[in-house]
Amino acid sequence: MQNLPDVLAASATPKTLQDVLTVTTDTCIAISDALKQGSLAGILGMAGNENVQGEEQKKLDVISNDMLKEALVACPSVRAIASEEEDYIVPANTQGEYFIAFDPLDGSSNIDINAMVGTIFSIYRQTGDKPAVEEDFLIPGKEQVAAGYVLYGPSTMLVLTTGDGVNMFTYDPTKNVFTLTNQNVQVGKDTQEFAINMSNQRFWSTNMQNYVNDLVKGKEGIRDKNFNMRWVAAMVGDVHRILCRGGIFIYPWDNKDPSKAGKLRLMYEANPMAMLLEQAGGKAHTHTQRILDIQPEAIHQRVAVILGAANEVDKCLSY
Ligand code: AFP
Repeated sequence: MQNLPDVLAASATPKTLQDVLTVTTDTCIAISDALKQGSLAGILGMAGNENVQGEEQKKLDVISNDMLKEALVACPSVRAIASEEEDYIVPANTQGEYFIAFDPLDGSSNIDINAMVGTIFSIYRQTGDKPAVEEDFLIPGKEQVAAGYVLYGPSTMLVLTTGDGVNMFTYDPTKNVFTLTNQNVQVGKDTQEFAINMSNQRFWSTNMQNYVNDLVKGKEGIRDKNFNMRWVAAMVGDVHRILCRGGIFIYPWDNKDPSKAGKLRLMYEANPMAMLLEQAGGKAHTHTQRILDIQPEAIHQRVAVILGAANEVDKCLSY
């Protein structure tokens, strides 16, 4: 069985990028340990702060963010970080080569019910001779050199791409390593499973309502097949299910707040998941364009997300 360091060393991954990935995944192991302690460590519940999107932060959001920030800023290969939980980018080593954007604890409303959460990360290579500023970070997702997530579920899993397919690793607590358990993951082109928060249905565009209505009609409708529905309320869990057994995940634009292009964040959620999906043979779009082609305008920008089985994404976009 191959462990993460062996897999990285055997690949074309530069040593400096291996260092960033090692720091990131080691910190995720520490976050996983903190999550396992749950209420015993007194770290569940609200921290009483709001993040820059006006959402309440849980204690573990804050703790996970601080752990990743501290570890990555101390890594000589890191030039700067951006976090969903930080208002501004945090410059690190001016000589560092990598930018890393992360959502320290995706699906944080699941913490208090002991359900799935995860850490999502996205890495870009960008050098310069001055301390990094936010504009330096505004790079389209297609330039990512690595992306992945660590899922804190019944087992802790790392799902990673460095641009050469998608590998899944399972954390082995007896050896304190991530072990390769699923190589070159592929997502089937067709599916009969969808994930969307149906409670928002009345706020969607007419086209999105028509598409989902046709899924729900199943064999009695024009799709002529039955669909199943799942919703984890943590994108990391929904995307993991799609990488394991297929499906389509949609967080569409809605008119609850028409000024927002969507709920999910381009740099911390959409881009890394889009890279994983494309590397696994799937697709990832907004209502109008490929996610990885979007030129970011701000680090906390939001987008609509339609990702998963290639033919089903195309079908959705055809509405
Ligand atoms: P939090 O991390 O703030 O809990 O949000 C999680 C998330 O951004 C994404 O992971 C989920 O897919 C989505 O929100 C769930 O949203 P709903 O509240 O509509 O279920």
